[in-house]
Amino acid sequence: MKILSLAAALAVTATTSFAGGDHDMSMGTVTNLDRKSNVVTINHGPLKNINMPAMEMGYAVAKPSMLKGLRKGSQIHFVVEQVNGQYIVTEIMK
Ligand SMILES: [Cu+2]
Repeated sequence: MKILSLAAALAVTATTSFAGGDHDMSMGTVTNLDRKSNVVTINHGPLKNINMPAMEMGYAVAKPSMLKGLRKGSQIHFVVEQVNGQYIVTEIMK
């Protein structure tokens, strides 16, 4: 149990540092889902935490389960973080 909680704590630390501690959710609309590659395409407004202007773009999700319940046209709140030079969606809320 000690090892598990340490791993969880490290994971949380890693995610927050990539986001610069900014967990503001961005808003967007799902325009495509690729469940084989675990990529969601989002038409979104500016993503302040990673300095990205509004655009439509495909992002890999951190966990395949994050795509559950989504469909084209779903309005979502989400967080994109840059992990090892790649943009990854780390949180999705409908
Ligand atoms: Cu983009």
